[in-house]
Amino acid sequence: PPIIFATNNQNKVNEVRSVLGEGFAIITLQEAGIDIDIPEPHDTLEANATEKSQTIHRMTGKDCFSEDSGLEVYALNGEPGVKSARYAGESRSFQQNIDKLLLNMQGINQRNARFRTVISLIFQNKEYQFEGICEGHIIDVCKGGEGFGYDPIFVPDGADKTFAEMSVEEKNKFSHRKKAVAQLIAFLKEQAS
Ligand code: ITT
Repeated sequence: PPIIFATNNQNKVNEVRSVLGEGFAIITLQEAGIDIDIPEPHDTLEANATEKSQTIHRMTGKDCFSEDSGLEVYALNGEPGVKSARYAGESRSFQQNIDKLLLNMQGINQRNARFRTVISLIFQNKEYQFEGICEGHIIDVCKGGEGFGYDPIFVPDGADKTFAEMSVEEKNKFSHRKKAVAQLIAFLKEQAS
């Protein structure tokens, strides 16, 4: 049976589906008829990911996974990090979050940053976590119209353009999310064999 992906972020769904290909079917909260805005009250990606997967597992009793992701800027001591989605306040406008980050980085030459994804899987009533990291740097203007969140200002190591200038397939050659999902797939394959 398909595993529930406990997210309300359609961009995440598109990226994860692109990695999974035909091998594994997932269904979204929307497709499962679950309308809930899962709280993310904790101060780590790990704890928020667990909160999301356990919330959906309690509601459905089914295997499911969630992920919590954030952009960690070294010169800002890891900010916005776990607050990435609401850096500029609860309004969650991507552009406002980017504007605030660029403002906070004005005059800072050390622009290294990383994206980090933590997946929490509940499989046969046990929790497992998988992490994916993508190192890169922050540029000082927005470039590109693809993707979401901080994609227009993040250039991954090994590329010469931002995530927002890439197709989903191209982003998946570099991305934190892809690396975490690859581990999820490996784990599920092992369980099935
Ligand atoms: P959920 O329903 O899965 O919780 P969300 O959008 O609230 O969706 P998060 O709490 O994990 O997701 O917030 C992560 C934020 O970090 C997200 O809203 C983006 O602003 C940013 N982010 C995460 N992954 C990103 C990526 O691949 N590219 C750009 N920005 C990303």
